[in-house]
Amino acid sequence: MSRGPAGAWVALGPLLWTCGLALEGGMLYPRESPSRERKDLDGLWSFRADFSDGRRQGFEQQWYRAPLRESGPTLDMPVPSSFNDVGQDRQLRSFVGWVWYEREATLPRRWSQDPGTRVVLRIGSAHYYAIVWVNGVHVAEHEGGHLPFEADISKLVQSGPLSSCPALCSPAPPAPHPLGFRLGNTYFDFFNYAGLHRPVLLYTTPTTYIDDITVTTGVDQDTGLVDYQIFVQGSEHFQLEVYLLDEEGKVVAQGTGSQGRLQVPNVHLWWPYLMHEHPAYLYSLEVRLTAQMAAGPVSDFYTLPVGIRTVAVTERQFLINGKPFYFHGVNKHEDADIRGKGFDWPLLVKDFNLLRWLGANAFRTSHYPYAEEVMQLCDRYGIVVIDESPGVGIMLVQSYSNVSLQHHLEVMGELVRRDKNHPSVVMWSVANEPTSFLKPAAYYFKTLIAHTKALDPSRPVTFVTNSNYEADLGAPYVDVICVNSYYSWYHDYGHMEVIQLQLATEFENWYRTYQKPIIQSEYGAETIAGFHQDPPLMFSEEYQKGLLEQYHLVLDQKRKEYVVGELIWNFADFMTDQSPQRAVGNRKGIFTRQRQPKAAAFLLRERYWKLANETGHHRSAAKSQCLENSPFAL
Ligand code: GCB
Repeated sequence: MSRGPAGAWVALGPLLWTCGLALEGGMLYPRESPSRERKDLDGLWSFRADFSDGRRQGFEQQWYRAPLRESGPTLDMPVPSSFNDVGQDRQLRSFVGWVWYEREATLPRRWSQDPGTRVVLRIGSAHYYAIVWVNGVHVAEHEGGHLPFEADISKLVQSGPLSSCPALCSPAPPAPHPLGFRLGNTYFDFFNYAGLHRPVLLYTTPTTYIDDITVTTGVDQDTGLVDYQIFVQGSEHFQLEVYLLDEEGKVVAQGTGSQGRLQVPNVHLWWPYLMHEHPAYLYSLEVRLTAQMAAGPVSDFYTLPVGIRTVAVTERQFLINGKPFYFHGVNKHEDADIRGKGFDWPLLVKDFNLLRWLGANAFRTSHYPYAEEVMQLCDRYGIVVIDESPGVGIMLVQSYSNVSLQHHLEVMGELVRRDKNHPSVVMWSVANEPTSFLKPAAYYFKTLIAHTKALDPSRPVTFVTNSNYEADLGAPYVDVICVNSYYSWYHDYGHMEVIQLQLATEFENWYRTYQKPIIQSEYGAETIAGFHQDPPLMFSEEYQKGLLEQYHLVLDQKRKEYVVGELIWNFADFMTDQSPQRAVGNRKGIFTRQRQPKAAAFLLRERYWKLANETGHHRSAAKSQCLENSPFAL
C-alpha cells in the first residue's frame, strides 16, 4: 500500500497493522442515563494547517505541547465541518497534509474528583488519519474517516488541572482512498473533504460499565424474539438486569445475565416506511448493571432502541418479516454547501423530509458509513439501509494486497460493531465498483464477505459492481447482485432508445448466471437544474426524466421476476474534484445541492408512491401515510 507523497503519515501507517483484527471494546453510542453524562465539544476550535510540506513542522515543533496559538497564526474552525469550504483560501480548500485542531474544555468538578468516574473522549469521524493528544499526552490514533473512535482519558482528567482539559488533536491528510491509496489519484467521484466531520464529545461511565450490547431479533408466529449479549468491563463480579419496554413504556419482557432471549408476545414488528400503518416500531432495551466494588456498589444504565424484524434472501426475493421488500430509494452522499461532509442537523432533517416526500423507503450509504445520527433516524422513520463500507476506489492490482485486505477486514469490524443493532440496516455492502474482474479479486472478496458474515450472520452481504457478469470474480460470494449502469449516459450519448434492450439483457445475464435477486444500485444522468431542451438533450431536465423513464419500463417488467430494488444516482448534486466531466460537481442529483427538486424528483415521487401502494404489505398504509404525513398533495 502506498501513501505518498512522501511526507507525514507514511511513517505512521505501519503502526496500524500491528493492531490485528480484534477490536478492543464496544462502540455504543454515547447516551445520557442516570449513570452517564455527556458534554459536547462542538463549536469553534483553533485550527492550523501545516503548510511546511514534507517537513511536518507541527510534529518537529511539538505543537501539541502548548496552546496552538503559540505555534503561529490560527483560524477559527467550526466542528463538525470539513475545513475546505469555510474559508477563502484556495490553498486550504484543496489542502492535503496535516492540519491541527485544538480546543479547551472545562469539566464538571465531579468528573475529575471522583475516582469511580470514567471519562471518555469520543470522535465521531476525523477524516482521514487522526492523532489525538489531551494535555499534551498522546491518547489515540485512528486511520479512516467515517467511523468513531474513543480514548479513555480519566487519568488525565484526574491528574490535570481540575477544571480544564485542553484537547489537541490532529486529524490528518485527506487521503484520497478511504482505505489508503495514492495521493493525487482520487479513484472516486466525490470531493476529498477532510476535518472533524462529526460530533466530538466527552462522556462518562462508572469504572465498571456496560461496554457493548449485541441484539439480534427473530419472530415465531406472533412472538418476537430478542437475543441479547452484553459485555461488561471493569469487574468480573456483577449482575445484569434487562428490560424490554414498548413504546408506551410498559415492560413486555425481562431477563438477567450477560446473554439471553427475551420473548415478546403479540409483537409489534419493525416495518419499513410505507409497508405498514405503524412502521418503524421501536422497543427500548434497558440494561441495568450493578457491581460490588471495594469502594461500594456501582451501577450503570444504558438504553438501546430495538426494532424486531427479520431479513432473508431467496433466489428471487428480499424478505423483511417474511414479506417481499422492494427497495425504491436513493443513493446519497454526506455533502452540502460550505460544511462539506460536516454533520448538520437541519440538513439531516431536511433530507429525511425529502425522502419521505419522495416515498423513498431505502438508501445506500454510498460510499462510506454515514453519521450515527443518520442511522438512528432511519430506525425511527423506517428507512431501510444498505450500509456500505468506505471500500471505494479499489482499482489497482495493489489494492488487493494483503495489507489492504487486512485493513478492509478491520474496517468491516468497526462498521459492524457500530451499526449491528440498527433494525434499518438490512445488508452490508463491502465495496463500490471495485475492479472485481482482476484475478486477486476472487480471494479478496471471498475472504472479505466471509469475514463480514462471521461478524454478523444475521444480515446478507453484497458489494456493488459495474463489472461484466462473466468477468466478475466477487459475485459468486454475494447474497444479492447489486449492479450499477449508466446506459445512454457514459455510452451511446443521447440514444435513450438503447436503454431497454441493454438493461433487460444485462439483468437476464446476471440472473441466468447466479439465480440471485438483483438491485439496480445506481443509474442516472447529469442534469443542470434549469436547463431545458425538448426534444431532450444531455444535461437537460428533460433528458434526465426521459432516461429514468426508459429504465423504469424495464424495471417494471423485471421486478415481477427477480429485481428487488432501484436506487437512483443520486439524491442530490454533490461536490467532486475538478474535471472536464464535472460542472462544479456531479449533477446527477434529482435535487440540487441546495435540496430543490429537479423535474426528475416529481417523476420519481409519483413512481415511488405508486410502487409503495402496489408492493406494500399493507397497501392502504402508503396511501393513508401519504395523505397524513405529506404536506404536499400527490
Ligand atoms: C458510479 C460511481 C459513483 C459516481 C457515478 C457517476 O458508478 O459509483 O461514485 O459518482 O458513477 O456519476 O459517474
